[in-house]
Amino acid sequence: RVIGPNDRIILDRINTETASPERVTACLQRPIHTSKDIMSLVVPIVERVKSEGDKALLDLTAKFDHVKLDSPIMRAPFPESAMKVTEDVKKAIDLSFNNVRKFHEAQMKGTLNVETCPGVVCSRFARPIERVGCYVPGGTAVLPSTSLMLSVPALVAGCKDIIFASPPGKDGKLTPEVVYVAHKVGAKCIVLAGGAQAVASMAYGTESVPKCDKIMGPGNQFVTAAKMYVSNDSGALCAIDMPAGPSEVLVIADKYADVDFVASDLLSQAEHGVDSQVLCIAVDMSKEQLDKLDDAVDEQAKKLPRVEIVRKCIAHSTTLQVKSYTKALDLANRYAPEHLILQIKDAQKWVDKVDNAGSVFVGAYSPESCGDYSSGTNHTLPTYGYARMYSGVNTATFQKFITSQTLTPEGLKSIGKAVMDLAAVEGLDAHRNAVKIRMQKLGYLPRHR
Ligand code: HSO
Ligand code: ZN
Repeated sequence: RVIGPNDRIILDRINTETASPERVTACLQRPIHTSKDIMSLVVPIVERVKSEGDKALLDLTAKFDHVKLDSPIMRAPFPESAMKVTEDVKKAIDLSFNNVRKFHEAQMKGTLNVETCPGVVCSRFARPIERVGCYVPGGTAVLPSTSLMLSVPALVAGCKDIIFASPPGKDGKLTPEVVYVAHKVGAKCIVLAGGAQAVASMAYGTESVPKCDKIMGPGNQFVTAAKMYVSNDSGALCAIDMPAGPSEVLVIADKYADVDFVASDLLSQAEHGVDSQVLCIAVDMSKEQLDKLDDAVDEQAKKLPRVEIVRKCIAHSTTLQVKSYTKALDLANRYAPEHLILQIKDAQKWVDKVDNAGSVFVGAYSPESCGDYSSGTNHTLPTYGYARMYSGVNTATFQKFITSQTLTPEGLKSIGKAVMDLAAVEGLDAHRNAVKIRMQKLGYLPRHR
């Protein structure tokens, strides 16, 4: 579908009661990304940065970002002149920073101690990942909020070195808000690069970029492909947060919903990019109400500065009419959206029925925008249906969990025979012996056996 400049900007509408199951399934399908061609472009870039370091990074930034830099990084302490932000923006960042910190601090897990058998104590404790890379995309919109969502949990987790990477503008400068956030979290340096080259520099390290243990953050297809590639290269020894795709929202609305609110939420997702995924599920709404929703979308969309992007996105967006709340939740769980917005009566009651979603926005006064910036939840969330098995970025993303065990002689006695018997089944006699030798010295087993 193409929405022309003189057409109404409205979602396609299908009634799931009368449409074929295939048609409904097609609406819930994401477009297939052929990552093979992307990989063939990305791999040479990554390999070049891996072997040539800073020189490659500077060349690639000149090529893709059209700016010749003297150094690919800016080290802390960052100059005041690079983080000049208005008083209002500073206050906004500070408020968001505090809420994100509060919510992520509450996610810190204490040490776990469990006595599984008498004298056998198993423990689990968290340790921060030492050096983390936070990728802050450039692209059609600069996203300082993403720098908050990645670096504040890193700070909370206690990561020793926080490294930022973000593409510079044509003037060679970084977005001042991003530098201000880097300063607030105590980042060590900012890599002035974007795309696959930025990912490669943090994965392998260069003369000036410190090698990172894990790279987080969203990005375009090139960034995602580079993250996948380096995380598969055992030579890099570098983890990533999750595969990322275009941003998504699914709004469930009913006849009690304010159509202006619903329209505003659909559009705030649509303005992210032409490939954004926007779905609306309308529960038992009349034709008049649905027409009003269309009017609201059209009217609000036409006033947006990013209307061109919105028009292209809405051209592949759909409203699915359903009869019941249960059906709506079923479809939402099948789709597993990055963001799920519930603008329905007793919205909180339905949260129990949500099985697959990145983050849920409950009720009329909880727009996605609040989670995108300031409420405290993280906005780096699984897309493309990965919400079925991945969580969004959270404090644990920046930690690993170490287990330990302590056995007393009594503990060894309580599980020793089981260990020896299982070792025998596996034919691993040295394993069996490590227990036997102790049991014998303790007098739990005769010495000659
Ligand atoms: N909705 C985006 C995050 C974002 N929105 C950043 C505005 N700025 C993905 O969750
Ligand atoms: Zn957003």
